[in-house]
Amino acid sequence: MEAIDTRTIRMIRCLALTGLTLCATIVLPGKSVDPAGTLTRSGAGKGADDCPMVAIPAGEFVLGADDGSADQRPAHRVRLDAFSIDLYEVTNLRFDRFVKATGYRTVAERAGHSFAWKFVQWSTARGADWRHPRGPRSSIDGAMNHPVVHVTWDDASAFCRWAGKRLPTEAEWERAARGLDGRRYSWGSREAHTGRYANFADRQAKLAGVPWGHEGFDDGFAFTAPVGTFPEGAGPHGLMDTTGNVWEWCHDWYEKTYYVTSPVKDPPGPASGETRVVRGGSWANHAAFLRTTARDSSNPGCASDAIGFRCARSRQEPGLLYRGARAAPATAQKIGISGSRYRTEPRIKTWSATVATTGSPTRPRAARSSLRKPTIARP
Ligand SMILES: [Ca+2]
Repeated sequence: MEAIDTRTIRMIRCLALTGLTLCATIVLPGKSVDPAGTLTRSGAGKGADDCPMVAIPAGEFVLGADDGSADQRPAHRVRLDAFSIDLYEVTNLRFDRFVKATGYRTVAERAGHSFAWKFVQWSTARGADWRHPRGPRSSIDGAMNHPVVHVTWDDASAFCRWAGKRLPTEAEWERAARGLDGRRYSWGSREAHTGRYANFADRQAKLAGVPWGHEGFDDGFAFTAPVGTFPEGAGPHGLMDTTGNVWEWCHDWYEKTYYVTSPVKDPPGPASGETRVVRGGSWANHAAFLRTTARDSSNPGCASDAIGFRCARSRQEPGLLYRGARAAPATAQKIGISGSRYRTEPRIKTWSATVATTGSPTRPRAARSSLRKPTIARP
């Protein structure tokens, strides 16, 4: 790990369990850890970020997998209260609204650096932040519908508070991504390495310097992809990009053996810890980390180009969509569903305009072809 400025920044090396998310905490002098993250069991009305949310009914599901890594075992039944969760990962567009409304500056912006993939590993990237994902000479122009990155757990929590929401617990995240049928991936149990279902470490990633990128498949993106690009990979409740694209911060502290003793009703995660849970895998991961049950963690002070988030809230709100046979046609039309599939999010105008030119009600192949090169300029 490279120490870059001992006067203002103390960097603490952390190695997540996968060995893939090597990163460091960004610590600002005089700043204490934001205590945000206490679960808020209240909240009503529409979130300030205006993101469509999916209502998940109360009930039981199977959390974990006996054929997964040690921290996913044992598989066990868990009961959750009803909650709602964002349909999409938080985008640059929504984060920009938050920043304009509050004047918020992320930890990476204040520190002057973050961590970005470069030459087969994550490295300190001076000038990298959510506006400059690959360094000071990059920008998010043309990528407002990509998931926001370079946000720490505290940054994500601040956004959630502004939106009247919170981060999901990892049990909620898995329930929303996996549904009730114990599926291996968000779309089912079909092979992950196809390039059709998710943005993962494919040939494009390999060309960008990810050594384990799968040369046999091409999902069209080396780094992040616009949210909602892979409707065939949507989960049982229609959530987009719970597999791949970016890791998503969850509320919980991480503990490898937590499932052995965790409560069966609304598990909140350990009371304390050193790292926070991230879920779903990213553009830099292969199939093992794309499972709905795969757990990983990162230091809450870490910001990188592979971690983003989505928000949740604790109760169902009127008018929210529960994808499936019970979804009212009027509601489906309102948020842009055609038949049984989501097209894209109509509120994100740049991406909607692109999809509209393809005439495709499902996967915008022509649009994807035009986006094969990363829209984020390399430093
Ligand atoms: Ca990819």
